[in-house]
Amino acid sequence: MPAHPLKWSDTRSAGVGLVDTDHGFKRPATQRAGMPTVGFIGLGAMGAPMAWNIGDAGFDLVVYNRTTEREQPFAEAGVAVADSPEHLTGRADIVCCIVSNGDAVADVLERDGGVLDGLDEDTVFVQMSTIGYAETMAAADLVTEAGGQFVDAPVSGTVGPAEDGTLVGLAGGDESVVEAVRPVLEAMCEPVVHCGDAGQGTNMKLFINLLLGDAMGAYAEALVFGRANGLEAADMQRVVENGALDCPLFAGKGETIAAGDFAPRFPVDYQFKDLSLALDRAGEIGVPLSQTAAARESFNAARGRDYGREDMAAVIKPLEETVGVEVRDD
Ligand code: NA7
Repeated sequence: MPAHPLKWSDTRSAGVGLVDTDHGFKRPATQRAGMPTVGFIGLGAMGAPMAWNIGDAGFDLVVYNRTTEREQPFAEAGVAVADSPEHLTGRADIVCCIVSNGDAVADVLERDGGVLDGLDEDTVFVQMSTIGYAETMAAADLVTEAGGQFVDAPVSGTVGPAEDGTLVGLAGGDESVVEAVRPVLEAMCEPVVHCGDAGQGTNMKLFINLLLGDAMGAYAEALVFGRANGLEAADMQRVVENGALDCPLFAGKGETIAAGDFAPRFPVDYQFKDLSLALDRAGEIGVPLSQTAAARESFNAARGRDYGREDMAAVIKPLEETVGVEVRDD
């Protein structure tokens, strides 16, 4: 019996060859010599495609997800599946974790059978969820006090870049540790930016998502203002795309709003969380963020009307409903 038993049979040691899946994942029959084993915790909308990309890059992969249905496609492709974060950590050199929020990260680390129970001094825990700065530093302390090494590496980008391996990796930690995990991060990200010591990856993530949320909230207001003045959605979009404000955010969200497509690429709930985390951090260091506070409440209004699981572009809906217009193509 292996020291850390697997939930499903370990097809890797049974010598299974290349496995084709719906995801296009091809697992080499023999992993490349000297490559670390990567554990991946959290197979959600972002985590699953990120884990597939690690497998595609040739790393020996073992995965864990709280809800087992999300593990099934990996098991069917011959990927090792651990039955707890502890067992996953015991088999891995590098453990990547991308779960909902700070409470989920603490749970994954500290529960009975959690990551801390499986750590040894060579294990690097790579925290990739978007969580608060204080939560990041608490996780770093837990990992290092348990004898492991810590990197925070949240990612900028939504599900499309996660699938394409073109997320922007925002890494914080000792240079030598960041460099040790860089090949794994580069399987998911392009580029990987080393932002400084542990915690600075998180601060960079809050910086970019603050800007994202503020810009999305402002664009929603401008579109409703324009529509209430009788302007056509397509004309407003054309004007934006032919001036200094042209950017992928306005182009992409303008298009999906006009099409009435609010399928979640990055949900309102998570954008609200991230603006709240940025405001918490700003409060700690004495930076007034009045626009961000206003934007956070726009997302809060969308959550209040039950649009929390819809794409962040649904921040426009409460305003449309208040005014009695819709910014849609005719
Ligand atoms: P999703 O698609 O909402 O997935 C969330 C994942 O987090 C999913 O795998 C959850 O497992 C997992 N989760 C949540 N709570 C726990 C606990 N307590 N223990 C273990 N696992 C947990 O999120 P995304 O992939 O879009 O985003 C993840 C992060 O990146 C988030 O911080 C975003 O802001 C950015 P489940 O399947 O529900 O059992």
